Amino acid sequence: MNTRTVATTPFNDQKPGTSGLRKKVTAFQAPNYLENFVQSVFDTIFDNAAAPPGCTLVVGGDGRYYNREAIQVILKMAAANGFAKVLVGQGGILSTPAASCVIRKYGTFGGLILSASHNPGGPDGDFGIKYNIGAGGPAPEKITDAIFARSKTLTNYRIVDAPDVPLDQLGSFSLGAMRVEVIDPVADYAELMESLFDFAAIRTLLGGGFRLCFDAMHAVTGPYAKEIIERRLGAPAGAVINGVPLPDFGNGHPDPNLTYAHELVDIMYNADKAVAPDFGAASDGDGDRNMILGRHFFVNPSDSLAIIAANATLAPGYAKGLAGIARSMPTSEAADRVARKLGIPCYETPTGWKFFGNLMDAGKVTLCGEESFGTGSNHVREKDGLWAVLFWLNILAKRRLSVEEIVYRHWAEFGRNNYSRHDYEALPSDAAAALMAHVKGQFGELPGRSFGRYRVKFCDDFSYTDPIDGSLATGQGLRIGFEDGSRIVFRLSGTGTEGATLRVYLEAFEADAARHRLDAQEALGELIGIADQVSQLRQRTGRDKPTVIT
Ligand code: VG1
Ligand code: CO
Repeated sequence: MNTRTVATTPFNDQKPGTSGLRKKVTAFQAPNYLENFVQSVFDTIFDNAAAPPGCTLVVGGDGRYYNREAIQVILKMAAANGFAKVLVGQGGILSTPAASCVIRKYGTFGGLILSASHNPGGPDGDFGIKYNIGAGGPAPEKITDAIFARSKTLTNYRIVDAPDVPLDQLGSFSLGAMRVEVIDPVADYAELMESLFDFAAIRTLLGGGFRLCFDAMHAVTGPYAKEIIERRLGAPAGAVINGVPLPDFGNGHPDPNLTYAHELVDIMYNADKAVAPDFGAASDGDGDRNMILGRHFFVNPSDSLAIIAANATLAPGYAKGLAGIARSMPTSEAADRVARKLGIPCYETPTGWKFFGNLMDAGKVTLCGEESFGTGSNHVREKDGLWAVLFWLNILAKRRLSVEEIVYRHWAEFGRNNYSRHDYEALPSDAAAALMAHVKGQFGELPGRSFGRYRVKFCDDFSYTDPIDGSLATGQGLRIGFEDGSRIVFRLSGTGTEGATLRVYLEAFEADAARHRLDAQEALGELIGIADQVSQLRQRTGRDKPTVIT
């Protein structure tokens, strides 16, 4: 088989963001764009040499437009770069958590995951690629920085000339000296889930009139949810909706929140309350996010993390308790309260799952979570949408209370951290940067200043020193903390592909149970006003409301 070394010129924009490199599909279709990035990854992990003997790579994606084409290129490049074997999901499919599961289970060198997660797909949508290390998690910044550096000096890439591998057929194929194994994308993952949760108890729950709806949003979790929720747990056919992954996600935005998962929201909030199912959930493009709903009830992801932590021992995989919890900085402190009560540590990391890996590898934490509908544990090294759904079902099967009642009782015991995130999408980048600079420019004068009942205690630009390897991450979000523990955080997204997305995170603690049922927007009303005042948000962006409110 002929291996070609192809001359190329570097691109200057291949810097991985919060979770891999994400660009418009059209950018990835530009000649050599994908090839350059993949070669930069291989050069970085093998220090500009070929793969050492026996190396296996895992490859799969969320099925979005360009997934199959990209996989063929990656397979041919892996063969040219000395990999002995590639495990690829049938049809090119592997959810992000399933890819992490496969990397760990088979002890592979690492994996390439093709996804732009919750971003829309299709020819005019987004595409993405991410390298995960042998532990199964996203490469840490040290590696992504090195990949970016390499991409700026790259002069050629290596690829074999070969026919395409039949991705739809399970089995083993050769590509030059390399083997390609097309594997069932669901089997290993489903087996892992069955080892963690009480499937018998959930089956009993579902057999007893409890009704659920899972919205796969035409994205990757469809086949996983059908196998696990319908086949193994016995939910009636049709409990999983939008369960076939489509290259354009049915023209939708596979982001499980109250705005984009409106089909599920309409089902769960059916005007006739008796018609609405007991439990609703949705996942995102690549299957690592989750949204949990009860009948006419939304569970904030920060609360979901805390509730899973407080009830963890109800699931067999966590019966021995938790080593610790980690949450990203903007995530509410609800989990911290649970950790305190359990007498376990709670770590605060920057946004992005890559910062949890070291803590899990070192055995310091069992559960991790982000306010952005991301929850997971040390069973893999990615957040895991379906895992969170199964955890909730396990809790519901054991406690036999409604979703709403579980949340209310949690607040009654721990107090409520009122929480909301306001996203302003597709802002002009310079206006967003100027707004951030304006906020930061006031850091000297804000402490001690009062806004109504809130008095500023501190301001900073969040930075994090990894307790395991000592690496430092700076510029991770502007925090304004108030004396009563409330806070406002301003942060620019690292996953968007259009202009800038500004995220404003708002949190205030409420101990008084009589006020726990207030709508979060109402409870946070004053803080929302302060955020606007400090940032001149309306004036600077011309927006009078957020694109998405969570
Ligand atoms: C967003 C979320 C972050 C999450 C990241 C990847 O990043 O805020 O919590 O880890 O997406 O999730 P950003 O930089 O846009 O705020 V996913 O499901 O895209 O892999
Ligand atoms: Co995702």
